[in-house]
Amino acid sequence: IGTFFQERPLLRNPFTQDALLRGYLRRHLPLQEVQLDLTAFGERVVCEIDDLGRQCEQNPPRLQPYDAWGHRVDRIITCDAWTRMKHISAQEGLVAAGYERRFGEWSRVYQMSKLYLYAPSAGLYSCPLAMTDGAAKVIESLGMPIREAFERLTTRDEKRFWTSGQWMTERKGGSDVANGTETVAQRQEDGSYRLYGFKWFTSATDADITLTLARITDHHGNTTPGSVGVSLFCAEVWDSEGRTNGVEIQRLKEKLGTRQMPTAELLLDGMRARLLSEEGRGVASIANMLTLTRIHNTVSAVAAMRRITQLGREYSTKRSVFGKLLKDHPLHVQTLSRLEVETRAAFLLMMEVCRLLGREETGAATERDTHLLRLLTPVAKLYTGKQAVAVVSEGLECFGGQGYIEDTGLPALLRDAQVLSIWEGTTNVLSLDVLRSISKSSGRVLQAFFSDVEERLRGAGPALLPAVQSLHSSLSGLAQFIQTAESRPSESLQLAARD
Ligand code: MFK
Ligand code: FAD
Repeated sequence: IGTFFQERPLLRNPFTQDALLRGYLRRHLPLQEVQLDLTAFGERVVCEIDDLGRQCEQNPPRLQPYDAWGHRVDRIITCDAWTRMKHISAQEGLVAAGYERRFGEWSRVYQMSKLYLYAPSAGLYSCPLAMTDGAAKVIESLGMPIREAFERLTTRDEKRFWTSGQWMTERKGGSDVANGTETVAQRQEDGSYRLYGFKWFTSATDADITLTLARITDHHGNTTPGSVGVSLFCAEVWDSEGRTNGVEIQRLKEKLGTRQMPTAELLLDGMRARLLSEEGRGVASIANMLTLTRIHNTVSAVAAMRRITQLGREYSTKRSVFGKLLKDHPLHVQTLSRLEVETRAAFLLMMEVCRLLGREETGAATERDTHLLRLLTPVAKLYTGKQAVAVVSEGLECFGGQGYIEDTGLPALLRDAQVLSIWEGTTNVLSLDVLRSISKSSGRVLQAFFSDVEERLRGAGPALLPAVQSLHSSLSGLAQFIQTAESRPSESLQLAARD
């Protein structure tokens, strides 16, 4: 009954539809090769990848702990679309592009642009790619102790391509990793280690290898507490027969979102592993991984904002209410405009961090760039993680009731956005990381930030310059204050009263 059926919003090529991304690349990386690749990839997202992502959502992974005869098998069964995502990721060089460095200091901008088109359709395959990129970065920064693994993590050959996990969180501590790590590592005669412990959250557990943290035991079986007792290890997760390497998968977690990928609780019961960092430098060594995964998190957050804004705009040209299209209702346009402004601002922050990363990795970074990268990585992650939830939530409302209906594919965007402020460091933990970066650099990251902003304003917005300069001078004592607060809390109260 009834003749009216609403036309659905269409996903169009996310590259050709994105004027801001195209404009940014025209200014900074104006190569036809890049334009052609991203246009073709955008087409692939629409015609192939988006559907695979939906299939991952509809066929979530499951655990087969035992076979019919009671043997432990610990198999994680994923759908074909998930496997296909792995192949596509390799073919498209979604990790490789960051290490081939074909576009010099702009290589990360190119790679992350591609991931930005991919993420909202990826069925969360963006998560294993983030960790894979982070693992490659750690291995590279430690001077390639495991070259074959690095090559596999960064290859375009789908048959050789490996992904990596990042097993840090234990029951006692996800934020406080240094004190929360109870896993122990026992040295073997051949120089390898066996790990014993319990990892509480391990995402994309079907990965080929993992980086993980443990405390090395001495001859008496004792360990050193705190950060200085934690070392970084690398382990293969499966053997060639598909059996786990000394790991029992306890269960897969039931989650609000990210249901497309497995997140497991793991008992490590003699997992054979290789020491990757210097003894006791585990937390500092895995920090390189955190930098990369936090940047990926930022890309996924901004990509979710862009996707909902793009679909909302498209819908406004199709849905008619009170006698005219939504796009002709000023109040609705105001809502869409707010989403657009948030998305654009977040996009520019994201691209700035990617640009700085590319410069640092190709030796083009100035000292100021390095300070800015350190400061802006947690800022971008914490800000966009929060904004993604707000923007996607408001974005769903633009579809009215349909925004709440599962098989439109829209609700998954909100579910999956909610994790972006939790994993890879919660908002408050990242706020403290910002303070850490100020304190450890004796305030130089802040100096770098203000001199960068002042330089930009001198050209583009001199009217704002006095306000920024006054903020700069009022914050100039912050580093001293943080350092004093850490070492001599009572003296810091006097400083606070004075300043
Ligand atoms: C879709 C895209 C993303 C998908 C990926 C998702 C899948 C994976 C999901 C996960 O959630 S994986 C687990 C993520 N876990 C975290 O993010 C942990 C959150 N906690 C922190 O970030 C803590 O700040 C941290 C454990 C890193 C450190 O806490 P501590 O032990 O209190 O730090 P401390 O003692 O200040 O620092 C130890 C060393 O690390 C110092 O170096 P030094 O020994 O050389 O002085 C620090 O400078 C260094 N460090 C800490 N944070 C750093 C850092 N270095 C560089 N950058 C940082 N951000
Ligand atoms: P807690 O550390 O107990 O934090 C609880 C609250 O305390 C938070 O609000 C936090 O902000 C606050 N808090 C903590 N410290 C401070 C402080 N110093 N000052 C003020 N407030 C503070 N981990 C992995 O290692 N590998 C994975 O693959 C992985 N995948 C995940 C997948 C999903 C879907 C989720 C939800 C989590 C995953 N995690 C993974 C774990 C994630 O990284 C942690 O949950 C996160 O870092 C927070 O740690 P926690 O759960 O122990 O919370």
